[in-house]
Amino acid sequence: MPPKKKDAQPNVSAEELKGYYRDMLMIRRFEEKAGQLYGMGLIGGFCHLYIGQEAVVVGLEAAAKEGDKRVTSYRDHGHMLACGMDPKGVMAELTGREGGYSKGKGGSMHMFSKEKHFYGGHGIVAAQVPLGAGLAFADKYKGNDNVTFTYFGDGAANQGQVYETYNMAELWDLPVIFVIENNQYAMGTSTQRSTKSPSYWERGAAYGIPGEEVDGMDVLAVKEAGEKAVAHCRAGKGPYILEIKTYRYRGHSMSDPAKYRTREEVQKMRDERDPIEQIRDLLLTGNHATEDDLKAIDKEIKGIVNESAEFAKESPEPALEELWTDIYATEVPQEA
Ligand SMILES: Cc1ncc(C[n+]2csc(CCOP(=O)(O)OP(=O)(O)O)c2C)c(N)n1
Ligand SMILES: [Mg+2]
Repeated sequence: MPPKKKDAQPNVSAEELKGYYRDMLMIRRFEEKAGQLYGMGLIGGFCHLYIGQEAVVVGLEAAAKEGDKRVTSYRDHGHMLACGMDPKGVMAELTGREGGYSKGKGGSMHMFSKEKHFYGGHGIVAAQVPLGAGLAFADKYKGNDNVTFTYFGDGAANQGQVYETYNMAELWDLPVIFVIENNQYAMGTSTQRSTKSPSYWERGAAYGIPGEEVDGMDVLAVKEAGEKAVAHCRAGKGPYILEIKTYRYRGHSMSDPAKYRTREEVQKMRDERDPIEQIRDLLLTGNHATEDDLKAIDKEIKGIVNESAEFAKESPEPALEELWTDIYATEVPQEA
């Protein structure tokens, strides 16, 4: 059956839709390439891919402004690309090379960008949640209207430090958006097996924090919810919780045989809910773009990703002396 003819939503322009398509495709192709480089032995250590979850960061970045901050877990490459970090620097960090964001010394889970206000990449589950509240505290203290997007998973949402953070964030009206990326699994454990009350956002009620559940496979729904959350924070009303229902197509990390779910479950999600296909469909059936327009975007993205992989292969290994640098802060910044 041919897809139903749909119009772009009245408040979304064709250019905007193409932008979301492009940004989500960039993450997808980048991650596929990272998976290949991992398979070739060029990426060592852990590597957690974000494929399937692209609409979450792209939708929320569409609601952000300059000065807003973001902090996340180890499943972090998509967040870096969506906030405008250079794919070359991200890929070269994955291959552990000098040209990487942490000079090849951090790897997949430890990259930062002061310029783009990206505060990591954290390997300890939920550790970034109090850090996110701290970043928001700094903005409130300085009296600006920046917000901090603090991303964490459904597994992390069961950790105690999340609730200590909720309490303080609401007590001090901190401008922090708690983004629960509910991809339905924490490593091999499904939310049904780990969680008594599966509505994570509702737990904010115990602290007086509002929130909502969002369809994380629909970039426009994510953007809309993000705008609402951002407006709440910027108005000085304190934190907000977005529980974004999403799905990861790949294993937890590259070493996951994924025996805890069926192939059919993954395929069904890909076939029926894929966030990139949904926007592609909207663009084509609404006559906002032609097949050729989309092919040109695909080609451009492929070029950028291939270039990043070449850079990541050619950039040298860090020099031995680098072992002794970037260990302690040598100067205290006057103003961040
Ligand atoms: C404190 C802590 N406990 C356990 C681990 C091992 N571990 C790494 S990821 C993970 C699952 C987290 O799942 P979720 O929060 O849903 O994030 P997702 O991987 O789905 O993005 C676990 C238990 C860890 N890194 N840190
Ligand atoms: Mg999860």
